Amino acid sequence: MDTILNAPFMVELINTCTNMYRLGWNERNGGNISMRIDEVDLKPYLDFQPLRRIDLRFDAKPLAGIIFAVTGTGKYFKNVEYDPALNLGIIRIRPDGTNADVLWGFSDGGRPTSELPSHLRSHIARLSKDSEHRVVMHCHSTNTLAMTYVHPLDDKQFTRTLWQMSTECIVVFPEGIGDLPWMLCGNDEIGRATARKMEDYRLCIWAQHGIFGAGRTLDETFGLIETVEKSAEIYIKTMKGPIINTITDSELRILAEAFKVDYRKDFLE
Ligand code: 2HA
Ligand code: ZN
Repeated sequence: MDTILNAPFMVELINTCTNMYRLGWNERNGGNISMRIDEVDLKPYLDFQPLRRIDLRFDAKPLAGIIFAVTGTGKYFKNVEYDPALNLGIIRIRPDGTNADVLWGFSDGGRPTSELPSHLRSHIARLSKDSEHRVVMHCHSTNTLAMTYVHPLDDKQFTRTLWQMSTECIVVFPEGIGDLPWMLCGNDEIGRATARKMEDYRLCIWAQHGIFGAGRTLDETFGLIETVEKSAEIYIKTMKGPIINTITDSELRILAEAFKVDYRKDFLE
């Protein structure tokens, strides 16, 4: 059996993580990717023996039986190229939809990305529109994020500004881009909200956080995010306006408490 690290889809996934890190979109453990893989493409590399089972902590029944390569929770894109089996994993959703078998990777006993609800719910939404859909990608692309502080958060207005900032945009994402206000990340609520946007768009902004993209290939998905990021960069470079949206003190409290960090409470109003 050939090593899975030679599989073309794994080479591309690893290179994509490295590339995104170098673009500054995936600082520390920021960002995550999930990619649907066909059993036939895995056959030369895997015997499909489950290594262990993980509780997904939500119901992904429409994806039962589907195999995904996923980045690991808490893992750094920076490190994927040096130890893919530690930082990535391959899972298959079990028939019950609430558990998954690990088929490869997560070698330190790790789990898939904390944003798995948003990924799997987005896969369900995109697959209902396009049977060839495969990839969901999340990152913290800098100018896109900056734009969410100075631009109204509204699908129509945000899309129109991006379309105006670079000629390519209306051609690359003619359906537009969805916008979510700041929400606590890593849970099923933001997953449901993201998936609702993914019914209409392949792109969804998470205000003051980042972006989600979906596509048939890594190239298509990366290209969507790259095009938005370029256009957002032009916007940030050409407009000089006040900050109109930010993460409020009460949202910072919600965040710090959800992630159980001991923060300087006296630094908030
Ligand atoms: O920790 O990007 O949204 C990875 C993330 C959370
Ligand atoms: Zn994130």
